[in-house]
Amino acid sequence: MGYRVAVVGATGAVGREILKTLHEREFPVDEIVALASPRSTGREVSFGDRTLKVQNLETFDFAGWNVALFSPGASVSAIHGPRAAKAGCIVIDNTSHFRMEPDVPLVVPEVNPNDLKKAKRGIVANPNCSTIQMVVALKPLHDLFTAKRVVVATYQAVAGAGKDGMDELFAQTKGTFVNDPPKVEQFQKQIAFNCIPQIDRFMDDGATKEEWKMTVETKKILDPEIQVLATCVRVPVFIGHSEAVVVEFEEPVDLRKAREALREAEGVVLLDEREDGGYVTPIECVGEDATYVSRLRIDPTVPNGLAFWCVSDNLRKGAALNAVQIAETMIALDLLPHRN
Ligand code: 11C
Repeated sequence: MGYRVAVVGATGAVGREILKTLHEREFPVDEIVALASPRSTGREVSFGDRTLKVQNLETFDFAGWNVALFSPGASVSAIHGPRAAKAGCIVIDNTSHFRMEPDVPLVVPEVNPNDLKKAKRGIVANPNCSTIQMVVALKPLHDLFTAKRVVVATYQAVAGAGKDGMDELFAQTKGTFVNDPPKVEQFQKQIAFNCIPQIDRFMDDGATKEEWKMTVETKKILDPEIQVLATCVRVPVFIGHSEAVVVEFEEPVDLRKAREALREAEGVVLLDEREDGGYVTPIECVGEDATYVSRLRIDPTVPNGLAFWCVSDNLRKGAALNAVQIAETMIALDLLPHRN
């Protein structure tokens, strides 16, 4: 017996990726519905070789539906997530709205699957993409040596800002060759041929909200004792976030053991050849499920320091895949009831 599955925000970049991921991974679907705002009602989206007509989220009754994967805006999730949960449908929400609420687990299945047992409100939050790939890579190292401080610089793709962000990079890049002045709408400055050290709005302490998310989400998922300083930068890459991560551990770091642990870790591919091109770049991780770790080396400037580079497809492991894996893990843990 399969599940009745709703995909909310089905016309967005992440919503479409969720539909694709559910189909590719042969998620046990009995019935599927694509939902979006009234503006998108009637549009069509693909689910394998089927075409789904998008229905109106605002009037949709979640009673009898088992699980809803949400990726609309945070304000939409704030209204319709609790409404779906109240109707008995488990909500897996991709937005930032519920992440830091104490009774909502924030889950990366390779890292803290058992937190799913704490989903008493029927809502589970999917972390921010830049956090997900970092904690997947950190987990096996933390288990070995206990991370206490992380300094990370990110190089984040425009897909993080959705389809409009990707369109803006494309238009500005093309415009450069035909002498069209760049239109700046989605980002704070021109993104084509540039880097922008701001993702999301500024907080009172001078950090941006994206940087704050990496700090508080890592604590909630991995260990509340870990200190994280992040500098998040938007770069002119379409898909795939990259991160340069430097970690200080409690225990001395054994590089051989670190490599072994990363090789064996679920969700991680270690590709680190210490020669020209012997590392993974974002363009190579598009459409892939793994978090790729490269450039692993001792940081000799601090006691017990280790540095690495990691990349992952921010639409897949950073959003859609992680959400689908949460649903799969809930099935494995017997936490996704059939209520129809
Ligand atoms: C970006 N990380 O790259 C953001 C997108 O909290 O889920 C995802 C925002 C979030 O712009």
